[in-house]
Amino acid sequence: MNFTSLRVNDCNEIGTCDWRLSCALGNQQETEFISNQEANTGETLPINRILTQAQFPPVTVTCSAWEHDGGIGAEWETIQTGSVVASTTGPHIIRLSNSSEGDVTVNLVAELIGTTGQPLTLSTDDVLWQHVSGQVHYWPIRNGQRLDGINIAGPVGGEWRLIGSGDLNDDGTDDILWQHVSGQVHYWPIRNGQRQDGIDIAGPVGRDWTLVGSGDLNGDGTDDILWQHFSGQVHYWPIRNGQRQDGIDIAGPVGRDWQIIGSGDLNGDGTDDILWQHFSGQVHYWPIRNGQRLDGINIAGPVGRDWTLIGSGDLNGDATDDILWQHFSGQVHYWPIRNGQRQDGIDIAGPVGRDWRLIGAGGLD
Ligand SMILES: [Ca+2]
Ligand SMILES: [Ca+2]
Ligand SMILES: [Ca+2]
Ligand SMILES: [Ca+2]
Repeated sequence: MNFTSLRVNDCNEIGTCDWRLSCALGNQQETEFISNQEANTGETLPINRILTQAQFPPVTVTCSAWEHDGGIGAEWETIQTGSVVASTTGPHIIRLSNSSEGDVTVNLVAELIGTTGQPLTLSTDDVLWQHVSGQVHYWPIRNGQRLDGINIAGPVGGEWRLIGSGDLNDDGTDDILWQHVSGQVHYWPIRNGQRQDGIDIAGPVGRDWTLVGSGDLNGDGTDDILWQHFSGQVHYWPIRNGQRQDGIDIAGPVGRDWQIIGSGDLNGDGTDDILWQHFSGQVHYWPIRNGQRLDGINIAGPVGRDWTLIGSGDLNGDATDDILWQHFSGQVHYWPIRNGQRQDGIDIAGPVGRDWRLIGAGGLD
């Protein structure tokens, strides 16, 4: 469902109104599209955000609007919560009105985004490990909790560094990303948690570039490969069918007081964002759209050095990536993320010994 715009039919105040809008599909969590934007009677605020569900039709869309007038500290006043059941593709509207506070129309367009191949079911990411022996291993995760651990292929020699996982061949399962000491980037296509093959991507890359990981930065549904140059420049290779298309810079160079961690969709808009940690312990992300940085947003407050920020992945299956940590005791822990902000921290299983290295999270089965 493509949410295109919010039209203000009546601001019903002297002066201008500020608006807030949240919507959801079915019983999914709601997403805030407009947090505090000014618009007067007859004006339209663009939204241009997409929410998806596995089956269509029908799709039930529910939106809530709030308005405040006046300056700082003014109260949000509820306009209305309303729904529409869309049974056809094409435009639909939800009109929300309140005789004393205002009247708005949410414009949306229902689109079918896939009819064959894999169903668009939401899956939960799994937790990826490597043992000191070189063995790759993962914990299948269901509802944020660990199932039995599973080995992938046999031990791998120390000339290969396990980087992480991402869906590089666009078959809906994350693949395992490696870099050889020669600089060669390589991946294992994964199916049902097992290795299919081993495929090189482009040629070897010089040591002035650090391979960070993979995530879908241009929003085309295939994970791309994320790099940082020693100058601080962030860069990615758009990937199609497991092969490199190009190389694109994101924003300008970043100082060494920031460490790039990886990428994941932290604001739930379907494009992966770039996750950072400041040397103060502050977690931060860049919302990404069409491969470019929109902003920079802190998540919670600084975190002490007894916790290592590992990366992100969707561990509770709500379609937003969560933030994965390991405590120096070996305990694995995550922050469920909603709309780019932290919810309660949750432990996964018990502490793990130092002979295992926690790599990250990805959908491997
Ligand atoms: Ca794949
Ligand atoms: Ca992509
Ligand atoms: Ca995002
Ligand atoms: Ca999640």
